[in-house]
Amino acid sequence: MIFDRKNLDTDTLVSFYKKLLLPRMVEEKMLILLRQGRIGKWFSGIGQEAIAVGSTLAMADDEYILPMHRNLGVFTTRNIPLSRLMAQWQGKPSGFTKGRDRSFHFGTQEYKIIGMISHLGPQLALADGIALANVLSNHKKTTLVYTGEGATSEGDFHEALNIAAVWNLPVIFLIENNGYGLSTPTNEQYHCAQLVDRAIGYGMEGRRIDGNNILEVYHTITDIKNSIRENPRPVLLECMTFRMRGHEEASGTKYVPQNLTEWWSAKDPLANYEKYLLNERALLPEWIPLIRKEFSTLIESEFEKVYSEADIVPDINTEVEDMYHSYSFPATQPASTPITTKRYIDAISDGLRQGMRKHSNLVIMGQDIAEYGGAFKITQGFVEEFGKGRVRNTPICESGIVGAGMGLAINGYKAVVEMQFADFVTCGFNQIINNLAKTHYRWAQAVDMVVRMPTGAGTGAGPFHSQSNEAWFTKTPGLKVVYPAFPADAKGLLLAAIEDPNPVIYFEHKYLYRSISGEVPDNDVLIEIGKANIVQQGDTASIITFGLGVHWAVEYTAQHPEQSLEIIDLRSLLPWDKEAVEASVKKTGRALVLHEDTLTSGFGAEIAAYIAEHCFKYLDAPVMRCGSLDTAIPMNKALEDQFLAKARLGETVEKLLGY
Ligand SMILES: Cc1ncc(C[n+]2csc(CCOP(=O)(O)OP(=O)(O)O)c2C)c(N)n1
Repeated sequence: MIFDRKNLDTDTLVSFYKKLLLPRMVEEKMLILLRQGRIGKWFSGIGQEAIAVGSTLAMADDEYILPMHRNLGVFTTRNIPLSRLMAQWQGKPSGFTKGRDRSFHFGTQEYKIIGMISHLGPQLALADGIALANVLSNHKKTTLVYTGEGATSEGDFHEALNIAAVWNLPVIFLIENNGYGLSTPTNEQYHCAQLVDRAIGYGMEGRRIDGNNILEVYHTITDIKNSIRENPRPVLLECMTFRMRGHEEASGTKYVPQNLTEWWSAKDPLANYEKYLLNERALLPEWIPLIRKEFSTLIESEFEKVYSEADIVPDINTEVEDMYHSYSFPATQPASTPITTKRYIDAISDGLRQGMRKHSNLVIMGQDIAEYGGAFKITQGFVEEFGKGRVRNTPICESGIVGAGMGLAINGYKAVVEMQFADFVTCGFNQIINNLAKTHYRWAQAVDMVVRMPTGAGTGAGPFHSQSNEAWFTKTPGLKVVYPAFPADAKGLLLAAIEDPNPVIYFEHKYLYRSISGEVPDNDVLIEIGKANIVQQGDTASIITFGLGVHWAVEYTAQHPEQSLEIIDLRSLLPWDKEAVEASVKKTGRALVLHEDTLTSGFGAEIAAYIAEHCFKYLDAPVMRCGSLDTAIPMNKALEDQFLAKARLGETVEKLLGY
């Protein structure tokens, strides 16, 4: 292995040696503890340390790094106290996730490290968002994100690289090619000669280096950084290395040919660098045991400190509260004057525009939202007012864009991401469910984002442009879900969602866009998330509904005024207004839960269960549900009409009242 020190002085070379040695020694300790059953899982990075350490050394302390599961060297090189790392691994209170997640699954703003979630791939788009925030703020900073070669097969890899290339984002995408993804060798993982060739396809620069040579890693990253800070653009860097131990300690290495392991053993990054320093006389042999002694004493004492730390005492309130970033809705709102009659769609547009005016750090992203104005024209004129930096047309890649939104939020921005149709959220599902929703609980980072979801039926658009999918999200703690039915609510809830530092899934009904109008305050009055609205007073039964269901109920009751039905519009589904529902049902004694979503496991099931449990003695009839058929949603108008819950509303009300 040839080392080239370039301009590095001897002290620096020795300091690099120490940085390289420390994670190796920590790992050796971990392997002993693992065998003793004193810690859980461990993903070894032995033999790969030059990548984590060399690249971190090249990054400035205030530049974000997004490492993976074998990158202990990133954490030690950023000087995180070992006791905090060990507390994290043992699930102790002083760990970064308070026992809520394991190993390197945490982030820390203090050290500018954004750890992975278990799912491989999503971290790559977060790096895009972090880098975008740097570009928008004119900070000449680089973002470094890692992936294994196995995870380059995930779609998230493609999406993130493509976005970074199209947007010229200063991100270094570092592939740690260690030969195996669990047991799968590279020839079963990809078919190109080398992964760095993928850079050509994204129109970006690529480099391939010896990942076991710490100086080569350091100089390469330094070089790339110096270049992309002046001329922002992404670079793909493939670092060749080898996984010397099993995928994790329990899984062994039987599938790895012996000669391969031997070949790579000779290329050990620590032993080779040590040899080089000894040859250079930068390091004297007698220093090595002294350095090792210093580290082993440190490791022992840090470990004992944590081992004797008291365990976490479970507390339900703390756990539940920490799902969300605390936020107090403003106690008073401005008077809602003057008022203008607006269509539902214009109220959304109005709310979004006012949110953009109020928050100069708010960025909106979506397909065709810039000059074209969005598929439904909600963002028409936005580019002219706010510029292309904050109103961003995106490539067609929902996962990447939701991830980039989260990256923006991590780096001080707010993001509103538009799904062109709510149906397409399936392609961004992982980021929402696993990243947006769980991050605050895991390491107390607010994810200040809104995902706009043009939803619902009534336009004969068939199975993939008309679904009601709110129940996919209402069962995910960490998210908030709102679903306005009227123009004023559409505006007020959107502004409230933008204000709220938590991830909010904002459903907007496409059929209502141009079919209803209503009075909307011109100023930025917020509607509190979690508060229902009594649309119509009555005393024989409560119809509890939301979205288009509210309008079905209003239409039905207008035709049957003698029935004196009460209509509750939930407006928010997570959290939802239990008090308002309870009060109404206690008054009327009968409850009908109505929604556009299919019946089975629709959100109505939750409300019905709640009423049955909490209002049982007030009920004069069983709680009834009226939902759409348990089929996919069809296109043909007659089939769609038959599918929708509205077709069975009358008969369900009759059944309820006649019980
Ligand atoms: C989306 C997803 N699929 C599968 C897994 C299970 N898994 C964890 S690590 C791993 C292998 C990863 O290989 P690679 O990306 O090369 O990284 P390495 O472990 O070699 O460092 C697999 C399959 C996962 N964590 N996430």
